[in-house]
Amino acid sequence: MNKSSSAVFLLALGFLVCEAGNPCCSEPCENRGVCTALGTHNYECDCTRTGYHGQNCTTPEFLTWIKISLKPSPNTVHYILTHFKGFWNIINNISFLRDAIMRYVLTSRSHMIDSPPTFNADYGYKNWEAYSNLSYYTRVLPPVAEDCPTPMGVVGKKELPDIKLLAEKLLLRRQFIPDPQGTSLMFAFFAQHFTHQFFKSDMKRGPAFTRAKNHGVDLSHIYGDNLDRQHRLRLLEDGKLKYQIVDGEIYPPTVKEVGVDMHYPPHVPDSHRFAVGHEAFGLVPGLMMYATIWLREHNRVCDVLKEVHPDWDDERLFQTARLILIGETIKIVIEDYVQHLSGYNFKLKFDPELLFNQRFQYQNRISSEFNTLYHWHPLMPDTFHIEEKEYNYKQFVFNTSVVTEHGINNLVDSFSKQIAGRVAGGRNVPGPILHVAMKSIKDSRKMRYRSLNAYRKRFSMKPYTSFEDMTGETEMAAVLEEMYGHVDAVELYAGLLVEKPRPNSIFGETMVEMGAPFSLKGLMGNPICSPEYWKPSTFGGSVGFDIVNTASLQRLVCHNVRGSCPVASFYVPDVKDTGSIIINSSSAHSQSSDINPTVILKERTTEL
Ligand code: ACD
Repeated sequence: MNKSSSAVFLLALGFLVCEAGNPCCSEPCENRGVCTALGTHNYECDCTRTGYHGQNCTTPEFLTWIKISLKPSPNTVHYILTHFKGFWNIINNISFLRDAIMRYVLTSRSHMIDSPPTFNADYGYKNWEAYSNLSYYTRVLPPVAEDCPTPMGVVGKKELPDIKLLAEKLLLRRQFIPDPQGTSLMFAFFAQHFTHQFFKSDMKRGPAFTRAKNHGVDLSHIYGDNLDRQHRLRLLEDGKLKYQIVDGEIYPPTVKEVGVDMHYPPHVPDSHRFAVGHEAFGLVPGLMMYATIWLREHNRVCDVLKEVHPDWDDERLFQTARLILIGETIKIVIEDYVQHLSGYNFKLKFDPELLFNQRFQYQNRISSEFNTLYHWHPLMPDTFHIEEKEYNYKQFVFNTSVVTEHGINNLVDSFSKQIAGRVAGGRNVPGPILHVAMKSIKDSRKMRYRSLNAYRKRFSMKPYTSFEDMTGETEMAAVLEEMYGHVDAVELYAGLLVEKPRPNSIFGETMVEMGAPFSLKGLMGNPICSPEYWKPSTFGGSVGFDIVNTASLQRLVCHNVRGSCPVASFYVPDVKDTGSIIINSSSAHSQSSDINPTVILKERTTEL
């Protein structure tokens, strides 16, 4: 910025400051500089270690200037990673290059997250209470101060748009928009199942609070989030979880048998009230399907461990199996789940050793913004197809009998074949769950989130300059303009859902550039990824370590269904790829980790 334009800027700022009362309302500090108000007419920007200096942290230091001049935009990087398949096939096979790129992905993403965490919904400045009170979600950006002239600081209208109107005009699905990346319902239910271990808002205290204790991948959705629940769910024999047999297959036990709290409406009979780690997983059969698969996997891993360690007691078998399942989960999430979402031709790798010589902290705190952005309700279809049947929402919700009637095998098969909806691009939230999207907006307002553009800047993106720039079209842009008045006032969640998707993609730029740092920091910040934990002995020796290092969605399913194993996929495979996968006879609920080579072959052809 030259001298005269910065003078004009400061003059304008002065005007806003006078009007606002709180000079930080106009977010004057750029590039992650910290604003502190000095009375009502002045402020100070702390630019320490931002790489910038000057009154508003806008002047780059020499090294920063070189970096920003050379750095390609996120969209360019994304384009390169999602094209040039031949080039990436070569890189993927040269291990030191693949490792170097993966290391860069992990470090560059996780350095976007403050660690240790800083703010929460009640504290916009650093303090011990905000750091140490784990019942809050943390916050990446501090809340908009209460004394600001508008809900977004100084820009936009004094009142935010009516939530119902906003949802109906911009979020509600007219006609199902399939995801161009081919995401399957198998993915959608995995997302819902997996994320509920760390997104557990405490609605009694409010949306800023969480009931999850560990802020990460602890598998509390499988084992319960407290010791009493865990013990009730455990068989207390050979490390295993309690189960029941229905039609010769393993399913979760009933609430009556184990006596843990589960949320079921009165019409659900006792025999269909399954009891699992998370009290809300009776909600949809997709959740109970995953709960069943992981329960079977836990007990299978206990059998494997017991064979190697016949002298181990129940406790040690249980605890070690839990660590193995945490490892399997992280492996599947990085190499199957994030891989699919990314659309990259570069092959992501779960290898904690990549970070051992880097600056990286093994800790994580879940933030409210991550919770909000993860409300991917557009994934949900209009109806659910299982085998020859079609279920509407009313027939699907709280219908756990679907799980035992169809069996895990058929559910995996059907969910892997049904396409999910596109998340970005607007107007794709199904009517029956529109109220959930509305609640996200209501909660975001309660927590006084900053605007989409403020978050874009925080995550090193350029702010959108117009409504058309944001949506990539004119019609929804006009509605947004009428509702918000200024592009800098568009709210985070509404913005994420109406944002123009990247070409042929499920998400827009902001979802990925914000979501990836939270995800990779959360996954790799897990204690099992630290140098002291990441070794075979932690997982009961090489057998357990191998289970972690070879985990995939397909293997997880093949090890835990009876008979021939269906294709299990986070995207709807091409018709030519569908079909059954044969596993050797011993492997349904088997103790063997062997999978027939034909499986591996098919697995690779369907997954890559
Ligand atoms: C990269 C990898 C590609 C990132 C692509 C999409 C990311 C978008 C949203 C988040 C996706 C997944 C979340 C997965 C796991 C959450 C784990 C949280 C653990 C506490 O370019 O970086």
